[in-house]
Amino acid sequence: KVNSEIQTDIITLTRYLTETQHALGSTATGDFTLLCHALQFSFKSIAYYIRRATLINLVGLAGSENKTGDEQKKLDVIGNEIFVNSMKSSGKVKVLVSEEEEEALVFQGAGKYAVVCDPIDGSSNLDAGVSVGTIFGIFRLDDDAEGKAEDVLLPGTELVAAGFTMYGASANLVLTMKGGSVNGFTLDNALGEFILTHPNMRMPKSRAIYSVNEGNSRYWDEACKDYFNTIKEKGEKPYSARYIGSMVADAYRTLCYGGIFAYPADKKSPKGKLRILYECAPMAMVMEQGNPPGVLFQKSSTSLHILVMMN
Ligand code: P6P
Repeated sequence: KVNSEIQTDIITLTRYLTETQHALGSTATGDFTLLCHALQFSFKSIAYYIRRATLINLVGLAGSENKTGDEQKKLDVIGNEIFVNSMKSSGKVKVLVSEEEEEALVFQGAGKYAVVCDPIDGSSNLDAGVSVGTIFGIFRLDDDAEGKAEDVLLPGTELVAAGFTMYGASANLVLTMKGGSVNGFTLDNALGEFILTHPNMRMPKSRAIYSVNEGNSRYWDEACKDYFNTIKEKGEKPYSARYIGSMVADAYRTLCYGGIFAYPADKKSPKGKLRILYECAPMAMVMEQGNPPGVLFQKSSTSLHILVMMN
């Protein structure tokens, strides 16, 4: 009798995409699936270099800054180049916005999608071995789009897919498509495949964790101070504090354990620190589609806070 523990009906990301796209019926052209193949290749490559960074002297600074003023790590530059080349060679992307690129990249060819990304978010933590991640969002352009930066000046609600890959003990990809569920895939390094390990992820209500940089509390407005003081005093069991400072890691924990993640706008960052296009919007789509009823999203007038509150 074959050991029933051996999984012989494995759902890889490739199979998941094929089966999902079939569900779209004849409208599926396969372009989105091929774009996702290029995406997953970039995640596998970035995971490889992050895992080996210390061994091949890839940690440390590249000696440059990106457009938003962040000091670039060597891996920021390499991760970005891997991502750009993968998107460009897929032939399915028309416009690419990357945190590490000065301007939006417009590719020749018949691409119908725009991709926004932060190739290695949280890279300031890399030298300490803290989990970092790639955040991405995908917009479907109009067929007659000629391709220009303005094409991606869209609200997050227009995203057709979004997700992130966290490079931790294993590479964990979280992917959601418009109106669909949130699914988690774990990279099997031996097979070189992302395997569906967390189907239909939904935030549990059970854990009370709050995740915010309290070092900024002196800069918060009164409402923010009151809120976080309340949850620290609430009931017989106050919330536990967990803050990694790497959004993908904090978000993945929030998705798995529930709770609140926030980066409130404050006197230092009046419009919030997190970038709306390739950090907040994709993450908000994942959290919004992966939540049980009763989860509240708050957007302030000046910036998008991601307050994922569990009632
Ligand atoms: P702070 C990383 O630079 C990042 O963009 C997010 O990954 C993270 O959540 C945030 O900044 C951390 O910012 O000010 O708390 O160090």
